[in-house]
Amino acid sequence: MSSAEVAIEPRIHYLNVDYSIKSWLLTTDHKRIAWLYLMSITFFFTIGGLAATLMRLNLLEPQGLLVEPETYNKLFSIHGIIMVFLFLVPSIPAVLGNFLLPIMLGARDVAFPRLNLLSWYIFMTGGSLVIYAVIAGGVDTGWTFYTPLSSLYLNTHVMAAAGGVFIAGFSSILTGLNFVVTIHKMRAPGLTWFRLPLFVWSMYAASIIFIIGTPVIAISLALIVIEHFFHVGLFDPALGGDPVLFQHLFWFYSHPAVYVMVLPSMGVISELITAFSKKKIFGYHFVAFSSIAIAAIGFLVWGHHMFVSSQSVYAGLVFSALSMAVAIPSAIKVFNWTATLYKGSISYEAPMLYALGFIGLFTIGGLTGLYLASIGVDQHVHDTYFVIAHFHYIMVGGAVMGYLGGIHYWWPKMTGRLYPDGWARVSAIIIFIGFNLTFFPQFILGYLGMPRRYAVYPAEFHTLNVVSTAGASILGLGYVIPLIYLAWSARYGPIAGPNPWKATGLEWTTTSPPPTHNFEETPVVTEEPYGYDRLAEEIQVA
Ligand code: HEM
Ligand SMILES: [Cu+2]
Repeated sequence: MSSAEVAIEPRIHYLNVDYSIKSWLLTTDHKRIAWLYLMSITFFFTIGGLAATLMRLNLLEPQGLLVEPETYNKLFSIHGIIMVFLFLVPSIPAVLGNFLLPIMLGARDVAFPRLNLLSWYIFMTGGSLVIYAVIAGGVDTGWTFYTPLSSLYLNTHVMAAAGGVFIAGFSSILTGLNFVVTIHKMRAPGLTWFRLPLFVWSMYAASIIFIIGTPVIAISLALIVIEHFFHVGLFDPALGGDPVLFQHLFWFYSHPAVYVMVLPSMGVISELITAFSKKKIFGYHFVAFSSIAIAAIGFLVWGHHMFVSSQSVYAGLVFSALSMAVAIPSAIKVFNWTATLYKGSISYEAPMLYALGFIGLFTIGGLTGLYLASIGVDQHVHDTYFVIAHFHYIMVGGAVMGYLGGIHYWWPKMTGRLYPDGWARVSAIIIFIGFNLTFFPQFILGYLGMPRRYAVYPAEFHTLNVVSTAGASILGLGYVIPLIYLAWSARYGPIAGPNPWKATGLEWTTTSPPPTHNFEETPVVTEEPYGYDRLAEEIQVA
C-alpha cells in the first residue's frame, strides 16, 4: 500500500457522515448548505443560459431567426432576472462564502446555523416563484421592472416574478446578517481583523450591501405590487405618481448590487493571486479597505443610470464625478494584484488562469464604465449594445470568472478530490476566448448605434452579430466542460490531501473534506496572513 492510500483510510467527514436525503435537506452544517446553493444556482444558471442561447440564435439574422419580438422580450427579461437575482447575487457569498467563512475564521459554523438553512429555503421559494412566472407565460419588462410596464400597464406575469425576487431578497439579507455576526464574533484566538484573509474582508463588505441595499429593492418591488392592485398612484402620473421615482429606488439597490456581484469575486482573486505567485499580497491594508470603500461609494452613484431621464444637469454632474470616484478603490486592487505578481514565482494552474482572466476582463469592464459615467458619451451609447458589452465584461468577465476560479481552487477542499488539470486549463482558455468573441463586438455594435432589447436590427450590423453568436457557442462549450469533469471528479477524482496548492490560510490546515465541525481542535493564529515569504525561506533552508 502506498503512502497516498494510507492517508485515505476511511474516516468520517461532513460528506459521508450521513447519506440520507433528510440529512441534506435539514442540515445546519454550513458546508452542506453551500452544496444546496451550489446545486440550485447551477440549475438557475442553466435556465438563464438557455435563454441567452435562444437570444443569440435569434440575432443570427437581421429579421430574427427564431422568435417573435414578444417572445424575445420575455427571453431577455427572464435571462436578466435569473442571472442577476438567482445566480450572480447568491453565487460566491452563498456557495464559497458559506463553505469557507467559518473555516477561514477557525469556527465550527456560522453564528446562526438554522437561520442559514432557512435562508436557503427562502431563496428556493423565491426562485420557484420566478420559475413559475416563466412557465406561466413569462415576463416582458426586463430585469429592471421599470414602471409603468411593470405596474399599471403590465400584461405578463410580473407580479409572480417581482414577488419571487422580493422573497429571494430576504435570503440575501439574512445571509448578510449571519456573515457579519460570524466575522465579528467567531474568529479564532489570535485572528485579529488585519490577519483575516482578504476573502473574508470582501464578504464583510458584500454583507453590508446586502443588509443596507436589499430592503430597498424589496420595498420597491412591493410598491409595484401595491400600485398594481390598489391603484394608489405611486408611479403613475395620471394618479399623481412619478415613474422615475421607481428608477431611483431600483438603482439605489441595483447599482450597489453590482458590487455584491463583483466584490466577492475580487476577494477570491486576491486569494488566488497570492497563492499562485507564492508571494505575500502587496498592500494588504489597501486591498482590505478598498473593499469597504467600494461598498460605501457604491451607494452614491445610482444616478448614472438616469442621465437621460429627467435629472438636472447638476445632479448628473455629481453622479458622474462620484461614479468615477468608485474607479479609484477598484484600480487600487488591480495595482496591488499586479504588484503581487511582480517577481512572484507564478504557476499557471487553472484557478490562476481564471484570476488572470478576471484582471484583464474586469479592467476592460471598468474602463468602459468610465466612458458610461461621462455624461456626453452616455448620451450616445445609452441603451445600446455598448452597455450590454460593458456589464457582461463586469458580470461575466469579472464575477463569473472569479466564481469559477474560486470553485476550482477550493474544489479539492470541498470534495477531497482533484480534477483533471489539463481539461481545467483548456476550458479556462476556451471561456476566455469565447467570452471576448461574444462580447467585444458588442462594444462596436453599440458604438455604431445598435440598441439593446431589440429582436431585429438593420442589415449593416449582421457580421458583428454573427461573430458574437459564434463566440457565444464557444463560451457555452467552455461552461459545459467543467460541469462534466467536476461531476466526474467528485466521485472518481484522485485524492487531494489537505493542501494540494501548498497555500496558506486556516482552510488548508484541516483535512479535505473537513470534518463536520471543521477542526479537530480550535486553531490558534499566531502570524500574519499570506506568509509565503516565510515558506520560501523555509524551503531554501531545507
Ligand atoms: C453566457 C453567455 C451569455 C450570453 C450569450 C448573453 C447574452 C445576452 C443577450 C443577447 C442579452 C440581451 C441584450 C438585449 O437585448 O438588450 C443579455 C442581457 C443580459 N444579460 Fe446576458 N448573456 C450571457 C451571460 C450572462 C450572465 C452570466 C449574466 C449574469 C450573471 C448575464 C446578465 C445579463 C443581464 C442582467 C442582461 C440584461 C437583460 C435586460 O436587458 O433586461 N448574462 N445577455
Ligand atoms: Cu450603476
